[in-house]
Amino acid sequence: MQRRHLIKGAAASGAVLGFPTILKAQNQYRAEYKMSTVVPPAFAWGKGGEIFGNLVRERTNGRINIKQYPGASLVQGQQDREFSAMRQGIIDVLCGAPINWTSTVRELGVCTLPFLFPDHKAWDAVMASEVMTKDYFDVVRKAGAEPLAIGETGFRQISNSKRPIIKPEDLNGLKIRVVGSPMYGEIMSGMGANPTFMSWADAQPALASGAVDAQENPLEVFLAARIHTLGQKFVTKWNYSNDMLLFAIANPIWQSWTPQDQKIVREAAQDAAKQQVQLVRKLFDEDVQRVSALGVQVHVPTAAETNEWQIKTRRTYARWKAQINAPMISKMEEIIAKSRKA
Ligand code: X2X
Repeated sequence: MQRRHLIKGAAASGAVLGFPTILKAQNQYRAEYKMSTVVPPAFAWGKGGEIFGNLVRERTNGRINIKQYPGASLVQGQQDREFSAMRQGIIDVLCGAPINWTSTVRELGVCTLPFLFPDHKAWDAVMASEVMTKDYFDVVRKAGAEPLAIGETGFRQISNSKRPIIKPEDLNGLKIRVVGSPMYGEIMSGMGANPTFMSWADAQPALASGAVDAQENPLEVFLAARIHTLGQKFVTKWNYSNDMLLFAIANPIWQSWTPQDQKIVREAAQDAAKQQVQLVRKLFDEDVQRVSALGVQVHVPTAAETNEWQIKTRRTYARWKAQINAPMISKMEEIIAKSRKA
């Protein structure tokens, strides 16, 4: 009788003082939260992750310690496994390009359709819209992570070791490394190239040895990774695809944090994303000059040439639009069309 009383009493006083909830929340905080980035902080993308981790650590007085693992090392460099590893609890924090996660959740690839975004103005209009902050974020939530902020991986450009690429025929027979997205593979084969799927870790030795002739990446990546030293002599700045850089937290981790900490983390991600986008844009403005200065021949397509690329990829675009999420992509197209007129 007495014992039962004591237990009851303890529970009651705990509830009044709010101990159980506080203790529960504190117990669930870990010493370290693991963040995966494909590239390190020497790249704008990896820098975005670093800024995010630092802001969170500062603003939570070290309560939340996000540690960055570049080179997608938590998944042994296999960046296409990041999202499933996040679901398995191997990765807690994502700061990455959803293109790498499309084999896990195809819908995450909506931003990467060929020649979808004509410029940054259109890209910004879409990213600020509810198609992204509501519809797309809902997809991310259902897939297992809390989306916090949108950065930019950057417009992807093609480089190769053989010849200038001016028109679609110039791609004929080129062996090109693409990330593990079947859509990127189809874009390239649709233009006559011969795509092979490879992680970023494998791409560099493959370029160096000549096992592949070509690759596609933002020029800030080309510069930071010194891809010109791997025999890549020709670049075409054709802006064919520009993925977001998504900052997100695995659902169970997100739920283990107090609402106050969730707010701090979300704002930190948004501030980091803002800085990261500024960095990418600055590099984008300088890249033709900087890549040319390395002795690389850079071609910037005319509007007519871009139109030709677009026509050449139209069929792949339509096929993937239908497979990924046609209603969401139609909404994006409307926003882009409006931004063109504005
Ligand atoms: O592997 C690539 O090409 C990279 C770094 O751009 C991505 O992870 C999409």
